[in-house]
Amino acid sequence: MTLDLYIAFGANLGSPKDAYKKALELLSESVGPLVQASKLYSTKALSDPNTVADDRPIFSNGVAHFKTSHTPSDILAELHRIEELLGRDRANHTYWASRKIDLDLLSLGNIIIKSENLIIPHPRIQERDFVLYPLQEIAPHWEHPESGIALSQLIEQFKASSFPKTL
Ligand code: PH2
Ligand code: MG
Ligand code: MG
Repeated sequence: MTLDLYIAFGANLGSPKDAYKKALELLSESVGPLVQASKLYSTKALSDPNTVADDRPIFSNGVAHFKTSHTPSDILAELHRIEELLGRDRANHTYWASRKIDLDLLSLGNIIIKSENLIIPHPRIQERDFVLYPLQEIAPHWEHPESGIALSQLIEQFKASSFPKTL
C-alpha cells in the first residue's frame, strides 16, 4: 500500500538550500518518489520558551510530499540517517539548537501513532506557521489526520492565535 508522506525541513546553519536539495534526493531514493516540494521560506528562529529569537540565524523551512510504502519506524530511521549524513550534530543537541538540518515527519496517510519516540501526526503542526504555509503551497486540500480540520482552517486558527509568528 502506498501512502502520502509529508516531511518538514528546517535549517539555519551551513547551506540550507543545498541540504534541502540533497535531502529530497536521498529521501526519494529510499522512502519513495517525491511528488512535490515547496520552495524554502525564510523564517525567524522560534526559540525557548516559544518566543521568536532575533539573535539567532534565520531558518529556511520547507515541506515535501512523497509516496511511500515504508513503515513509520523505517521512515524515522531514514530521516535520522540523512540528518546525520548532512551534518546534524546531535552531540551538542538541545531541542531549540541551531542546526544544519532537521527533518520531521508531519503525516503519513491517516495513520495515528503515539509512542514514546514517534508521534504522528506531528503534534505541533498547528502551532507553526513555518510548517502550515509551505504545506498549503503543495497540499492546499490536506486535512489534519486526527482532528479532520482542513489546513485552510488551521491557518485561520493560527492567525487568530497567540502562537509566535515567524514568517
Ligand atoms: N525548528 C526548531 C526550533 N525553531 N524556528 C524556525 N523558524 N524554524 C524551525 O524549523 C525551527 C525553529 C526546532 O525543531
Ligand atoms: Mg523540528
Ligand atoms: Mg526534528
